[in-house]
Amino acid sequence: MKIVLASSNKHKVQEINDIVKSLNLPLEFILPPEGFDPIENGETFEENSYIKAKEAWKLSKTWTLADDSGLCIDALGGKPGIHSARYAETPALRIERVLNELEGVQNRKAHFTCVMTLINPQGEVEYKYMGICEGSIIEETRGTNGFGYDPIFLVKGDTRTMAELSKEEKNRVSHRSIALRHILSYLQQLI
Ligand code: ITT
Repeated sequence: MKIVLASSNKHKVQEINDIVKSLNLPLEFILPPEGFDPIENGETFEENSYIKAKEAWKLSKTWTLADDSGLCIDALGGKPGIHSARYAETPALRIERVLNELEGVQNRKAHFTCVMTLINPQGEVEYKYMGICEGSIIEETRGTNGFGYDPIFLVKGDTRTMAELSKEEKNRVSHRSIALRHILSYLQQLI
């Protein structure tokens, strides 16, 4: 079964493919068709996830899966949240902005969120799931694995940041893997 992965983020695509490969399922995730350029103007992860999946469906008329994700920081009222990808110009500047905004702040609690939306060939939402990974924001960067905000995100129950975990370890605990595992077990009933 082929599923269009409605994403232009190569890190997400790699993580999703790694998880699927490790589970040995008869699924193949393929790139969205040429022209895929969704306008993410929703106000929630759910809305943006739907917008991306639906845009890919309009171009492909087949199964599509979208991942809308981001970092939500309690002391910042959930920011950067749905604006995580554009909080500043580069990944390093985005981290710098978060660390500046948290300077002197005691409450460092945060979580990553990932909403995956699966659309069927008829264009209907077949299944969706929100995965959450709890943690906190440290005061400096640590680790070089992963992407985005991983170097400042300390995983709850671990002494390491997400960027210090191996890719297999990240794929066991991440918001993305939680959402994807639910999507995959739903899909397994269909294939
Ligand atoms: P697509 O919309 O094309 O999928 P995007 O990167 O624009 O790619 P989002 O709008 O969902 O995707 O924004 C996700 C951002 O949240 C991402 O660019 C990172 O900054 C952050 N993020 C999401 N998952 C993350 C993870 O596992 N580790 C670190 N940062 C993450």
